[in-house]
Amino acid sequence: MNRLSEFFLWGGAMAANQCEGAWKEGGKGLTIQDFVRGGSAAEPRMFTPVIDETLYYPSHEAVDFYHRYQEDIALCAEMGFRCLRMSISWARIFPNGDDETPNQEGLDFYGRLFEECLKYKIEPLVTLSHFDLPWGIVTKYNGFLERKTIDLFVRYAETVIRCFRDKVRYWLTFNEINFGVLQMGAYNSLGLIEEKFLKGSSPVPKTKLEVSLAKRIQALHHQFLASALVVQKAHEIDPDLKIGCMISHITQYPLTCDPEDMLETQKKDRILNKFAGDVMVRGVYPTYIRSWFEEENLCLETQPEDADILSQGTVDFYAFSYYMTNCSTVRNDVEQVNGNLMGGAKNPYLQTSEWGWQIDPKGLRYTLNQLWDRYEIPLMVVENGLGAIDEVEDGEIHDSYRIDYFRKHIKEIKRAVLDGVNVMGYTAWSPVDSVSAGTGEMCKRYGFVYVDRNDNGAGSFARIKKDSFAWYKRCIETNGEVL
Ligand code: BGP
Repeated sequence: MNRLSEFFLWGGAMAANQCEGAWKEGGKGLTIQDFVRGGSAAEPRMFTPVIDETLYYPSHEAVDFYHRYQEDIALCAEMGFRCLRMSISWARIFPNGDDETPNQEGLDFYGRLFEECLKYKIEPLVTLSHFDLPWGIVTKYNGFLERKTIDLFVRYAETVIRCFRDKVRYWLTFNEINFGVLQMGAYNSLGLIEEKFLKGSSPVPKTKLEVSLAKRIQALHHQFLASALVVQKAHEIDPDLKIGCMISHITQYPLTCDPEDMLETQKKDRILNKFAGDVMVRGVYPTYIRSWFEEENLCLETQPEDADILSQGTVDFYAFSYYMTNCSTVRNDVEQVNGNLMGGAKNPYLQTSEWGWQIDPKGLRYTLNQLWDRYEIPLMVVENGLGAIDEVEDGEIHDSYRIDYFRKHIKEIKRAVLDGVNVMGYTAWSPVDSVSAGTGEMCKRYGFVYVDRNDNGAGSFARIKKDSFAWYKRCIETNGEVL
């Protein structure tokens, strides 16, 4: 029996700042990512308030997708992709974020890109903001902290949705919007950098760019409003467009069955995973978050119209990234592991990746069921994959570890579908190797296609198919039957 629908959106996911490069071409303005250098799991990425062009910055050339998109999309088409998730860089459309008119060259570039996908019947799924706010928005408006940024974002979104309405039917507003509740989300997600760091002259580790919880929550509120307004706008433009939220779901298990651990797990899960989805799917702040605000002495600045904006701008589908799970506990004498956005307590039943992320395919089935029970709207796994070091041997890459990771995760998606969950699609991160968002490394590779580029910025950008390429092609060809 074929478990997945014949319309299942198989594909891959990429982000402009991690793949495009061409940081100063085509009229693009600077983005917040253009100011961070490469790091590693052990060494944090450095933020440099002034760009030193003699040094290597991963986003500046990334993997040169801007010039090689035709080759890359042809490779995706060869694997049989039905969907490609990409992001538009706001600064290619409005170079400073608040310009009066859009940059035609930027619109033309994305127009060509989407046409190229459609040529192969690949459905574009477009993220409007994936960790690369225009630098002008960061410096003039303090990222999303100023309410004015809502209008600027909505204007940008309306411009591209109108322009591409015939080419793009699926949109996501903010990548991993829930990241904003964490300290690490201040930079990537909300565009918040304290004045003292912005005006400074020496590099600062990204991990030290602290911003208060109150500011993060306020900026996140503005993102919720911006997202809800965009959902409304998109539906006005064309009621058939489908707009989703995008949450990084870092599923939490209690480390023990101690009721204290259960409560700790519930609290973490609510704040980190469920809060953003609840606001975007249900259109209202959940009561547990109001209690948490009181506990933390947080007072949100709101306008009378906010409640209506949120309730009228609920999303059509719930998209999320899933890489791993973590354990929560009140104990502080337990072994910790790394993770996407944040780490947690080590789960003795799971193996970790080379970057310390716990690999948990069954957790994906559990998560899909949990989200379906909660929301009952279509779900889409828009990021999942294994960051690993690949060795090139005689021009070949034998990445059996990656195949193993995908096989196990896709099996669990099929099981979740049999459980009754509505899963629209699956886009693996990232079909072609790209720069790691967390560490800025190239050696943390996710692709089915290898890119000849190293962590110092050397390499020819040549593309090589890995063993996983043929495996994923077969998987899609058989609609997930042959894994
Ligand atoms: C998610 C981001 C992606 C992507 C992925 C893998 O959080 O949305 O942009 O990069 O994680 O993480 P990393 O690149 O840090 O390995």
